[in-house]
Amino acid sequence: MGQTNASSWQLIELQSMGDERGCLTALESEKNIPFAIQRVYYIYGTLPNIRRGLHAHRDLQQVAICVAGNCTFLLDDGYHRQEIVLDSPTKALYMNSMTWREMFDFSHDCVLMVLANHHYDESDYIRSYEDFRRLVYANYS
Ligand code: T46
Repeated sequence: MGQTNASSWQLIELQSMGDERGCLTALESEKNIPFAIQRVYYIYGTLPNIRRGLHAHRDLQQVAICVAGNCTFLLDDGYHRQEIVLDSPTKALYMNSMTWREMFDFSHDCVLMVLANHHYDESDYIRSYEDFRRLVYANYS
């Protein structure tokens, strides 16, 4: 895996508190999760060869954790692309706003949990890659 693009996405290593009974990992707003959590959802039962995501968010920040199984994220800030495999419940992927994401290679047992800093809002989605690139270049050129 290459370097993460710190302003657009970042891997956060979560602490696993284990003992003879098993493991426990805690998520806390503005502590190991870098925002106040407003929403939690999880994706499971994803069929083989399915690609999800294929959008960016104008404003939303999220953290994704594979609490079971594994899947791969493709991340793109309009300039750089990186693939990141989430394969551990202690690996959290922070995604800032204006990050294009695609998820694929879901294992049959994958449960992908996502924490978000806002409630669901369809108008926050950018579903065209061309529109996403246009907005990135308009803001930063
Ligand atoms: C993201 C990636 C990682 C809701 O009603 N409420 C919700 O909170 C969400 C997230 C979705 N939905 C509805 C909207 C669709 O009818 O659930 C359906 C599936 O959502 P979508 O096609 O957007 O799922 P993905 O896997 O393509 O994307 C999701 C998130 O939507 C998105 O924010 O970053 O996971």
